Amino acid sequence: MIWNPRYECIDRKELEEIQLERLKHLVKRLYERLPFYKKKLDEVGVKPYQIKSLDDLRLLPFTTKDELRQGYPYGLFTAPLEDIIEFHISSGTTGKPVVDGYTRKDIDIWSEVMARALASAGCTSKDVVQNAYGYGLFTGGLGVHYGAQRIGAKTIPASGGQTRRQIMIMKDFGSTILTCTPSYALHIAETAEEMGENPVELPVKVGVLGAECWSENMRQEIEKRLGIMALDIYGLTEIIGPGVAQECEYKEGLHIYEDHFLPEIIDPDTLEPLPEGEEGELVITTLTREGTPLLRYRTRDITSINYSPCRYGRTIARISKIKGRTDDMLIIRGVNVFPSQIENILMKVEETEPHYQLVLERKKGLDDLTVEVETTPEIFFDEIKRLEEIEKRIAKEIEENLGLRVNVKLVEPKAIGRSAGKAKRLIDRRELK
Ligand code: DLL
Repeated sequence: MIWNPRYECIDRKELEEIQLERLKHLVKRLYERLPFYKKKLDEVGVKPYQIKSLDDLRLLPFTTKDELRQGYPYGLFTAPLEDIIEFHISSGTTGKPVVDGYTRKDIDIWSEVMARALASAGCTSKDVVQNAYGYGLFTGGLGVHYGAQRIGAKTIPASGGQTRRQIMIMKDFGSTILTCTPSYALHIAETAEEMGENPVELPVKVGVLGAECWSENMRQEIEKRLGIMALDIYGLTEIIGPGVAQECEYKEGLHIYEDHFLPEIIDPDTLEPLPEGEEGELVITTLTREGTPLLRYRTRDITSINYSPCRYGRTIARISKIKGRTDDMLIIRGVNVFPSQIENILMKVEETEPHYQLVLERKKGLDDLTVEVETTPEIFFDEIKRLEEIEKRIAKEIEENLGLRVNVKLVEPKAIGRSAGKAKRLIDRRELK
């Protein structure tokens, strides 16, 4: 279902006119109100009146996560504090966190884009949305909540965790849509099995899954295990939260809500814009945000963009499934690899379970990667020879596909920690001295 055909199926020329008007307004507002941006624009010698076409976007400076951190807590607020009605704060692993401040209009925009996202997954007012994204400072819980409420769906604010109770609620309330991270969806399936339930028979039909990287083969695994259609949702705290982009049932890319979020793909090294179809870093300018709008924000997420209309009739651009983050890319003995590429290979191995982690160590001055992946009890307690044979086969598969030599270690069921939110895939044990 298309929630807002006016904007999701808009003529591109009209969309570009709207985008340009919004961009001009944004640059003027930032220049006049925010010393941070005035300084940055002065540094590159651009005055707001010089923005005359969408191509002039290239004249504008980028914004980075470090700059947002330096501005903590209020340095990048453009609206007066008295107009702010909600904060979200990302849990950065290092340094100061990143804050997003929302005005009432920002919450309205968030509800709108999230309604579009959920409707793309087929959500109507008849649906029961079990929202197992964490409620709190993380944007997943409330973002999905606002969208489901806008549609008028029955929202269950389950939040993450208490997995057995999630399954009970799912059955008792007939939840038709599950929203959570892909790794948590798998954990729900596994817990249902432990409870003697057949996960495929649970009432959920669609999963709106995101907040972490997941490969195409992981999708197939989730769809098979839970008997659902698993769709990808993308977003980030800095921009608004979930609802920046969402797949429709054709699964041919995530529709990005371009009337609010102006996308570009750049080469992360040269910072030059890349043509349609080429893979690079996603950069987003928020066209309508009031609280904490951003110019050319470098997301660090790697994807490509496609401007052709989708089969369903949406004309807005689509980004491809996120391949990884520039800062998660591993460079091992000269080979660049994203964890999602390893995941894609692991998911095809019959003898393993979809739970893995990558352990990075430094041996004799060289980075050394061990892929730990769970196997079934039957295999784990089988002959060592069989385990070794499977480990060798997986390592060979990874080397043939990615040109990367890794150690593979099969571990027993449940050896790898489960998370109700984002899974921790990479354990970095290198001592950088
Ligand atoms: O993860 C917002 C969100 C909540 C998105 C619920 C989808 C569903 P942050 O915690 O700020 O916000 O993390 C943002 O997570 O830059 C990506 O690296 C990653 N990410 C988010 N969605 C996807 C996805 C939320 N669908 C960061 N695929 C982003 C891959 C994703 N990575």
